[in-house]
Amino acid sequence: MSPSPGAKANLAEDVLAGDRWALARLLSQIEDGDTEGQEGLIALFPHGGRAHRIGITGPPGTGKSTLVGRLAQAFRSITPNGRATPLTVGIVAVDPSSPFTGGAILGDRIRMGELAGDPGVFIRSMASRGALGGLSRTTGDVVEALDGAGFDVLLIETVGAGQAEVDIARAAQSTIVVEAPGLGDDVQAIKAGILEAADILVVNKADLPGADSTLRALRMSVELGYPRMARAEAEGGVWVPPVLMTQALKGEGVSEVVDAIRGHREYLERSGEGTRRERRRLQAEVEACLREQLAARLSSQLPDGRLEAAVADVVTRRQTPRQAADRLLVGMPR
Ligand SMILES: Nc1nc2c(ncn2[C@@H]2O[C@H](COP(=O)(O)OP(=O)(O)OP(=O)(O)O)[C@@H](O)[C@H]2O)c(=O)[nH]1
Ligand SMILES: [Mg+2]
Repeated sequence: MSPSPGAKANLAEDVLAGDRWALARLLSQIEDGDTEGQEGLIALFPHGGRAHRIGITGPPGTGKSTLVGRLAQAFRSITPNGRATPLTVGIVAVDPSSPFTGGAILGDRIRMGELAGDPGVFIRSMASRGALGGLSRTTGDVVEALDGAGFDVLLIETVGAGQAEVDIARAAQSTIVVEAPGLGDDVQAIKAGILEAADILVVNKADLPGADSTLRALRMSVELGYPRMARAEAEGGVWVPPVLMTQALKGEGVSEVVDAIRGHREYLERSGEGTRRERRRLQAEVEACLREQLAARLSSQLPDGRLEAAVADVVTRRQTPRQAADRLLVGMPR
């Protein structure tokens, strides 16, 4: 049931009770940077930390959304032991370039019709709002809220392989990189950047020519990254990213991806790597918030023109950037 307007104090309670309208409203407040959004997040945070966060990234058009739709369907058909209801799924699609509505985020075949009527699936698309850096912070908060709201699985789709996408993907516990045949040079690009962040690699569009050679190229990169010796020496095992082939449009190969995702989660738990990653992630969050707040405090205390004057002195080489910072900080509370 939806609360009446003005009942915002109970928004987080309504979210916890499963009210999707309240959840959508809270996410908008978070995206808008409202203090209500942060208050809601504070209320939801203690309930979080249970969802399996799965990042899906890769070059444009490789079939990520189609795969996400298929994965959502697959998770919805899994009922864990000791439970009466299947896994619930939250989907966050981050697209900095093209603002789109919920209906457009999923691929051709799996439209809202198949997922939208399902109360166990919640879809949120995040259009571009300012810089990517800000987007990655907001996305983190949105994902945190969905985690607190109680979804079992969170699928987070980002496009591309830039630093911001990698950051967003790293906020996930399991990262899937989706490739497609015929992106020869892209395999190179991915090798340089995002491959290290990949826990599972997928070559989608298996029906297109060149799929086998893309698969081979990626398997070779993985081999190079994980030499046999390291595998043998590592204690508690090491996760070697599987390279899988799918045809997301038809749903082929999707169950293997689901198995790999669940296998990766087991590995994270068994090895303790999951706890270490979560700790690293949260530490980085705290540090980023600290930097942001300290910078805001500093600039609010600097007299008008001081910063510009200091920069001018750096530009004319009268002082180094470090000296400028030191001098700007003189007199600031320690
Ligand atoms: N041939 C073929 N086409 C596919 C397959 N999976 C998806 N597609 C098509 O590829 C196109 C892009 O699919 P999307 O799922 O939107 O890809 P995406 O990676 O999410 O795209 P962006 O979010 O724009 O980067 C659509 O026309 C899909 O129908 C597949 O297995 N085979
Ligand atoms: Mg997409």
